[in-house]
Amino acid sequence: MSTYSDAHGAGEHDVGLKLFALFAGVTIPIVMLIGLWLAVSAWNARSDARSAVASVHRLTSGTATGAASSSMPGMAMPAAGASVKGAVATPSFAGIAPENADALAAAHRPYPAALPAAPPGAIARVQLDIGHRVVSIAPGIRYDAWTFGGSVPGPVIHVRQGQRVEVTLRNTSPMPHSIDFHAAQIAPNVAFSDVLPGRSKHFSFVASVPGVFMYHCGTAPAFVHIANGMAGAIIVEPKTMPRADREYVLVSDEWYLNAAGLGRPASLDLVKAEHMTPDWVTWNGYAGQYKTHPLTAEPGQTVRFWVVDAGPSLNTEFHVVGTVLERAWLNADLVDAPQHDIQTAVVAAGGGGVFDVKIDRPGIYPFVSHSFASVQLGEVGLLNVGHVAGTMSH
Ligand SMILES: [Cu+2]
Repeated sequence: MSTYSDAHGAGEHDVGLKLFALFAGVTIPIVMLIGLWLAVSAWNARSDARSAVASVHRLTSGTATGAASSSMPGMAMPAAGASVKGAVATPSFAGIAPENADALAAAHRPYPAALPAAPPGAIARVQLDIGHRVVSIAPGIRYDAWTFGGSVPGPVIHVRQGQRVEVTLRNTSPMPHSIDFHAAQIAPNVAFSDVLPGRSKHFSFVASVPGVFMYHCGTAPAFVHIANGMAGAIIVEPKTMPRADREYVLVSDEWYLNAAGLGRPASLDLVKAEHMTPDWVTWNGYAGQYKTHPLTAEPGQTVRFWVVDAGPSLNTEFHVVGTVLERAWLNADLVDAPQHDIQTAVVAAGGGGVFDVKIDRPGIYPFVSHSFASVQLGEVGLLNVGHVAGTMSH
């Protein structure tokens, strides 16, 4: 019984081996073919993604290329700065710094945060030149920006309520741009219309509503023009307001980079901008500049912050570490009374706020967006009260 069983078992074993060989002979090539197909598909997907990114970068790196491509017969290219379906973002370049970052930060000339004087008289003349230029947005990080007055943010404009603001705009860049003043009540299709390369335009408005307002380029897509740096703050000082000893202007900007910006300047990564995943967030256009070069006050002084969030998309949650906002004119509403003793105040993207602090104790007081990802990405500065030594990080 056992022999038969063995013999029977050996016979079964031979048949099993033959069946297995047949099965393997058929399936192994199939499996290999499937594997090959998967590898080719993955490679194609990566190539598609890379070419999609490349086309986004071409589209956003200036209209010259975009306009030429879209005007070619038979080519259905999206307009410059338009979204491209399926495009993927570049990896994050957050926090990248060269070895000499500390020395570069120390040598950086900070954007002047002190509120400039408003002109006297009935008319405030504002001349703004538009130009494309490379700016530094963090130590060693360069960005190919579109600017008002050569800087990001554009120059701070300070006028008094009731003044007529006479604006002259000169476009020295190779593409159309414009300006949109949130402080103006004016037909935008006329005043905010495009200025062609090499041309100027002139218009005026009466600054009848007090506050701190954003101004920005409104040329389509405004999203791209703002993200490339074309924004700033205009302060319309009310006829009466509690006195402040120091006044500082802060503009929040997000930056979306298609490259690290070390050496060769970065430009806009439209996909990152649409996803609202910035590489850097800055006060007045340069990460951490008021950490290395703090704003100052004496103990007991009232310090006023005029804050604009230029976005293009994220809010700022304004907060001063170590104190409370004694007065907070939320939404920059300077017609109604301020709120008092606020810990954190929202400044909407495209909006403003005015905040007073009065700090009696000498020390180093960081001012941040308490949406803390923004701190991580560079939006932190220091108010040094009483010229004390040291620094403070968050
Ligand atoms: Cu523009």
